[in-house]
Amino acid sequence: MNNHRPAYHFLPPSNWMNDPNGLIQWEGQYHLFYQYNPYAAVPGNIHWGHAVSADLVHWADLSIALSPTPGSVDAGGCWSGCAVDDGGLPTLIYTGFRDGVQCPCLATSQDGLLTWEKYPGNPIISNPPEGLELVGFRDHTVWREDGAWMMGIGSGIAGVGGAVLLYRSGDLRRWEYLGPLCTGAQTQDSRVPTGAMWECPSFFALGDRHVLIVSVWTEGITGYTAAMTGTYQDRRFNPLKIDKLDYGNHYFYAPQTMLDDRGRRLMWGWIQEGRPVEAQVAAGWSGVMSLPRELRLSEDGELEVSFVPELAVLRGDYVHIEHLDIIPGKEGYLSNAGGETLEIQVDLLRGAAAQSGLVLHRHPSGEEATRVVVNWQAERLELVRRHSSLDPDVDRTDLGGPLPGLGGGVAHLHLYLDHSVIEVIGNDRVALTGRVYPTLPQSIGIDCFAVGGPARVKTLDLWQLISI
Ligand code: DQQ
Repeated sequence: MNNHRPAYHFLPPSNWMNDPNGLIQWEGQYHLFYQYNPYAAVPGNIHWGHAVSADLVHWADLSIALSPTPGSVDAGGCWSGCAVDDGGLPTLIYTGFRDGVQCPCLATSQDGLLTWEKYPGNPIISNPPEGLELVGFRDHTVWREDGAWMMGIGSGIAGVGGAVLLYRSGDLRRWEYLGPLCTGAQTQDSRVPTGAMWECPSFFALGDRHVLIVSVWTEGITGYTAAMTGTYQDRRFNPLKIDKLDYGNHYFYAPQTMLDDRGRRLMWGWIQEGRPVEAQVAAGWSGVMSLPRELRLSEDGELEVSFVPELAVLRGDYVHIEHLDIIPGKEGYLSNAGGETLEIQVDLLRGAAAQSGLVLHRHPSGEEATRVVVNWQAERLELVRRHSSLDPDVDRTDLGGPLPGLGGGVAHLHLYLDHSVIEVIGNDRVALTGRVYPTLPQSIGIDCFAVGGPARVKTLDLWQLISI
């Protein structure tokens, strides 16, 4: 059986992990909390796990930060939330879950974020707003504005769609409802339906715009992450653009962002599994944290994304290739550079190809192979997984979405492969995350390919990456 466990992505030593929580930099250290079931590789008994890093790459596991308190409003789980610096007092705001009821709770730390005391007055908001038929009431994004605290809570309005409800407070403990920050009724882009409920909102300024990131949930299905850019005034967000933040749909879900001390807007997402629960339980682990990404706004108001440069410390053996012509049907271009823990940066020239790109996890016979495709004709970035595994029980659906910037016949791909995890960013604009579970130990080859006509690799840089 192949080893599908990532070697340089963050995940807890064992058991179940989902959303990133409480992202904050404190005295120079990056703190990553996460939804965690310490008892099994299945969702439930949700605690807050905790890890800390000085370099965004190497993480030290710390003790559990929040545990459900029997008999209290979070007895059923300490669900997702965020961290703020309340005048030097580290403060978490999270959703307490018990018997189907979700309500905002608060905790503070007196010892540098290691242990946490829950506010005796929890829940800090005892009921959702009156007069609305809501779908869900959970997950928190908190910021300072005009000398007060503002909080967006993930929700949905029956018959309208997802929503973020806006509150204001002077002390993080007493909150006043101000109305919806934004609702699905304001996003009329059929390409990106807004579902019934918006989980894990993250709201922040970026350049001269504001950005609202939400995870689109419908009837228990975690769909995909949507990012809206727009304007914010009079306590209302007006989305001007909405796009999927990652074409891997639920493979990049419930992301949270933070502003670091270098003014970067950093983001992590939960990379879900694409294999049966039985396989996850047998493996003893489920869920992987994405690599840290930075979000920026381009001059023309488009969201841009890139992997943080700190990841370069992982680089080991290096291969550089230039001006390689790729002929349809020919293979073996990268026969001496295979592996399962790779970083690849490649500039592809279209030539006469309809499609071209990279082959990963390729078996010498070709019976297992995963393709990262620049579909020049359809102007899309795609992850073709139909032959990624001989195991019929894993998810092998193809993933992809529009890839802007192909007009000049050049495409830049930045890709990380870590066993069963693939993260790729195309043209510094769009991200695509997926999981693959090859079954044959020799399925570690890589290659280039072209379809419909010759293509060219202008430059390709490939590094073997080391484990953390
Ligand atoms: N996961 C958490 C919820 C959140 C969901 C529970 C998103 O707070 O809405 O583990 O994946």
